Amino acid sequence: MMQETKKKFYVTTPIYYINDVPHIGHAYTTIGADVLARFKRMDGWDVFFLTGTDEHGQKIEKAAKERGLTPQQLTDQIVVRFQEAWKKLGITYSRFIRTTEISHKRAAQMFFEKVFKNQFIYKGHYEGWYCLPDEKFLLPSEVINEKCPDCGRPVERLKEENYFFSMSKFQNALTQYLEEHPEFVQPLSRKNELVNNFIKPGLTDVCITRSSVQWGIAAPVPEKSILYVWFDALINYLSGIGWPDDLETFHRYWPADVHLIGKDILRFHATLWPAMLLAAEIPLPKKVFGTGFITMNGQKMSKSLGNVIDPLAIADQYSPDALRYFLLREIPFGVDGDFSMESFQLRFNGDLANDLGNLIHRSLSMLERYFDGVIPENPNPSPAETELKTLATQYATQARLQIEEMAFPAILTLIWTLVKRANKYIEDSAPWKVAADSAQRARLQTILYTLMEVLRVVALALAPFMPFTAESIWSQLGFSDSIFNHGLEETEEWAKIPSGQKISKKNPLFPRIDRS
Ligand code: ME8
Repeated sequence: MMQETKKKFYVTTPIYYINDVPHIGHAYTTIGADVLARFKRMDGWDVFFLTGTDEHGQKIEKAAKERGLTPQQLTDQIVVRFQEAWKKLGITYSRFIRTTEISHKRAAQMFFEKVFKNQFIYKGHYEGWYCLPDEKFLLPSEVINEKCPDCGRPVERLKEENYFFSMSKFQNALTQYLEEHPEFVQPLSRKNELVNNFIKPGLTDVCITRSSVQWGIAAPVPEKSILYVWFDALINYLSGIGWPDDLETFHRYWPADVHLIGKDILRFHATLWPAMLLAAEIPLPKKVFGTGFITMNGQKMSKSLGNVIDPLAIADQYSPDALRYFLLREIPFGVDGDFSMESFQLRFNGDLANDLGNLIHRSLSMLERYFDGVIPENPNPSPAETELKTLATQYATQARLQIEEMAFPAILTLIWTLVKRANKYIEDSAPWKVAADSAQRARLQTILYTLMEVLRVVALALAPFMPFTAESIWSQLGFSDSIFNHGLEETEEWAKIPSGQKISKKNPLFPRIDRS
């Protein structure tokens, strides 16, 4: 593939607050973005995948104080936990941005100056409510009993001299943009809610500096104040790809193809962010996709309830791929979903141990037993093999369509259709019986060759979702290079695995969990 002809794909996750260590919600969005990035990369696209940490603001300032640290010390400690978590979960980001980096700080200040020059920033007086956990200013009409309407926690009263961004001036432009680009905010149900609840009633101007907080990027104004953390944070999507210094990289990837975020911050991404970009005369991202929220045994996760799931503990106990698989298979992207150990173990034992693990282990064991681990020729395929071939080689066409809709469960279901069909093929063709009859040696060759081909395609198809498993299947099949040197288009061809290649079987990948 020639570099120039490659289509580009720029995907981002939220940058997470690092007042605390990563939890399963952070892992969920990041894994989703990783799957998109890996899928597109394997399909020949020029991919940029940005993630990172949101390190400024009152919340971090407070968390540091509580621990007797400076904010910089706290962020330096916790950022490592995020980076280690992403490494363990197989996250292949192109860049990890920290908003405390000098290049980002400069970018945020320059962005402010540009919007100021364009006359969309004015000085004013803020008196009203602020939700500290959400780092959000709230209108009087939104606050009920001094509680935040979104997270339910107590709000605080602020009185500050601040600078304001004239978001209200973008009411018409944004409404028009949303009409002309129906795909901009997804899923559709969330878009409708956003338009009816926040855009139609009228956009209000937003405070974009804070004078009573110290920890942040100095606002380029005469008074001593810092940039409001959301104004600073959103700009990471530009500074992360080089704006304003490396415009070549910036223009190669901007506009973002998708900002993947949780539903909690859709409003910031679908109102403030596009308005800021319009004010700075920068094109808008193509899509903002709000995922649902994960609950634990039907309950909201919270520190006080002590039910926050640690993704790393699950990855350590069961494997990172089992967690990746569960999250993407169980919860349709875009709607809320639940995590429980029971449903996790059911999926593990059913889909991973029984279906996938057995297919791999049985097929490779038979190849060892009947052919000394050497992949045979493929003499006489019959209709049963043709059916498997069709299922396998049609996968990519369907998966490419589904990935545009973030339909991860649907793609995994496609892969499992092939896995289950192959398991049935083993039962139907009964290689152990065929092996007992020396006159049927050619038939046995075809059956085992077909199973190796299915495993080759399954490994390639699984690679974006379960990268460690895919790499293991690949090496067990006897390939000496990495599966990630290979592309999705290789699933569209059949009979590609070389006869004569020696496999190298390992222990079963997903030993059943004893649930007694
Ligand atoms: O909001 N289920 O950071 P944050 C699913 N710094 N996803 C969840 C989740 C749950 N229970 N809990 C959190 C911020 N998430 C800002 C973002 S972006 C310019 C600035 C995920 O640490 C989900 O993606 O609070 C959500 O949007 C994000 O974590 C919020 O992370």
